[in-house]
Amino acid sequence: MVMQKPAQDQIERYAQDGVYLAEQLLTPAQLGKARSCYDYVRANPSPSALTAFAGTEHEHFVDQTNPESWKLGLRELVREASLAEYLAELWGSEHVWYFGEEYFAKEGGKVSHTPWHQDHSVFPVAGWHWVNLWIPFEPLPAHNSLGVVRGSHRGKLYNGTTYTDADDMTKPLYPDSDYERLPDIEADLERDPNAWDVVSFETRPGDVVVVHPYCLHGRATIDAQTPDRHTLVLRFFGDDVTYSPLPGPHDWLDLDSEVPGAPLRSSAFVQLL
Ligand SMILES: O=C(O)CCC(=O)C(=O)O
Repeated sequence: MVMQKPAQDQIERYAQDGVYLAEQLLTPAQLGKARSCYDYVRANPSPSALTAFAGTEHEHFVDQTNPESWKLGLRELVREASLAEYLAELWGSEHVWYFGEEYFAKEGGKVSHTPWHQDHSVFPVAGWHWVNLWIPFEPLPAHNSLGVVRGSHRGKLYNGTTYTDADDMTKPLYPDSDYERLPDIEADLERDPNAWDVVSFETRPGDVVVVHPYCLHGRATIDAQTPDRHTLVLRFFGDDVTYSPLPGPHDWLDLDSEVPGAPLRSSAFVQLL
């Protein structure tokens, strides 16, 4: 087993930008394992699977953590690719937990951008030791890949998006809260491609976009060049992560403690290190 470690410049880039490309982090066999789990979930969607923006040009498939996938192959993938050790090094964290995964499918060449958002608008958490490993199965040119606003993991937390209104992608998830409404990044970029400092990477199968989920991220549009895009996202956290309440409920999370500042613990999170 080859133990990969992030290079020093990647560690620094993650702290600075909140994103970098880990080229060929996964071997073909590891990617194959990820794909088997992905295909299992497409064939056996969980009760929380949904068609986002159904009936519109933005329509796409999204599913959440599936306990079967962990047993069927994700556990081996995480171990064989030494992902916990890799992330411990990336953050400087002694311990690493698996938070869960998400599955995205955009098919048919016409699905527009994923709404720009921060995952921390729906995860009631604080702390720096977080990551999304964004694993696309198709080769992607940069313009079909995930867009990330560089350094936005060090900025403010905006309101979430309802993820339901194709005509208003920034519609506030918490309308009665003090959280500032999400900026319309897509509209700003259409007016001026330099309006936001967005980074997107061209990827080959086996490459992983390593992104802090507090960063503003979205886009990953498909088109004639990339008619289908299938992505698995694995989420992990480390020592400094704590519970931090949000204005909405989070009944999907069964936490040991909901005292603000309590370490994030639940029997649902597998401790890897
Ligand atoms: O792949 C996508 O379209 C969105 C990914 C995303 O939002 C995430 O990984 O949190």
